[in-house]
Amino acid sequence: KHKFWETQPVGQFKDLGDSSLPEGPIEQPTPLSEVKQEPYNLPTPYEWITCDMDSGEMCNEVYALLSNNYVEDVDSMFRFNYSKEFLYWALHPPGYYRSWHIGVRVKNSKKLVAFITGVPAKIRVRDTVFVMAEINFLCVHKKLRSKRLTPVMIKEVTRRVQLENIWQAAYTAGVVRPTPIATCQYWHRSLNPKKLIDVGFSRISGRMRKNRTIKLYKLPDQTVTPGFRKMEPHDVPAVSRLLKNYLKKLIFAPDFDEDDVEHWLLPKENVVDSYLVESPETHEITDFCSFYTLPSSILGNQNHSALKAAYSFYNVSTKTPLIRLMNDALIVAKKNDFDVFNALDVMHNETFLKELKFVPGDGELHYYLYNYHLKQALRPSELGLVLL
Ligand code: YNC
Ligand code: MG
Repeated sequence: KHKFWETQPVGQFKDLGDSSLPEGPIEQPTPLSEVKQEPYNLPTPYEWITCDMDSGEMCNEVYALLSNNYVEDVDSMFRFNYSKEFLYWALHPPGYYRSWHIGVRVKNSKKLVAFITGVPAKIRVRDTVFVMAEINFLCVHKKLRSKRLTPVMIKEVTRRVQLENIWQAAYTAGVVRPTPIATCQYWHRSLNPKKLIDVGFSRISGRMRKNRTIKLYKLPDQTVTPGFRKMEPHDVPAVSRLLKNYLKKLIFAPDFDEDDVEHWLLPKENVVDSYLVESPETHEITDFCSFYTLPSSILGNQNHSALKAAYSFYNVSTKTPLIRLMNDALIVAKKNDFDVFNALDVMHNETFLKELKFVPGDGELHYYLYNYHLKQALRPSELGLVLL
């Protein structure tokens, strides 16, 4: 049934519930000289390229491929529209490898038709930290689907990861493949209910209900927590400590150092926003919340072409109740003109979703590990990793 995935070192469906399999890496590392030294063969019309995202032209081509061919909802009403600035950020964390930004071109026309990326990350599973690859932005042009290009792309990124002596990977997908380590759900909090109804994101209509809905989702103009402010460069050490302390309680989580926090969490306009609570008395940093900006194109609507969505990223509360902290996050997102605030049911998010009027979406997000076996699937609340 999964001709490709059956050949890969991932948990197999047939092994679900087999408690004799040990937890840990499925295959041991080999000497680097035994990793295939030349790229995998592509069908003859195509060639590999390594994408130099510092080139504005390359960045434009990648942006165009993804904005026209990347992930859509099941009804093809919306398609992710990652901005160029976002893609640049997502692909250049500390220690990134350019060789992991992989494109496929048509040899004749030079047109970019497929893409897959990895970035390195330190990820802890229970007590052990592994350097892993986070794989993302797998995309094949709509006209080249179902031709089995994907397995070649996955093997090629695997080869390039292994050449850096890295043997595990983490990735997420909306589809079920062998075999999820966890299955999460997206929840959505309307910030602009009128628009969400008009574009068919929220399925409610009728004048009465519309007006009532608008009232239901109304938010104050100003945040309520004293000392709530945007994160600044000098906050990196305090935020790093806060996050480290929080994430260590989860089973599967990134192991962020200060460089990672600076890259992933310092606010970047239209890419990532981070806020924190600085105690007005002690000036201690006690709480933190963040979200990234990922708009979707609205397909085939006369009045609207873009949905501005915020995605909950990392949140830590030690003094401010999480519900109040996240309500302030909603308030700043609304002020910054976001239409909707999305969050997965990971970490402690379950404790605020219902109360803050998030509603469950219809899509699931499955988490996967490459070359690592877990005895049991994890609960969403045991996950501390958010991929983009
Ligand atoms: C998927 N999303 O099962 P089998 S998520 C994993 N994740 O193989 P073809 C996928 N596998 O089942 P198409 C997958 N989608 O026969 C398909 N597959 O064993 C498997 N969509 O290949 C599939 N982006 O080329 C099957 O399929 C085989 O032409 C079929 O292309 C698929 O980024 C795709 O949703 C997704 O652009 C490229 O539909 C295309 O249909 C597309 O005939 C819209 O492929 C965009 C989209 C996916 C977003 C993402 C994470 C990807 C993770 C990949 C796995 C990484 C493994 C770790 C590598 C490093 C290891 C180390 C060390
Ligand atoms: Mg294909």
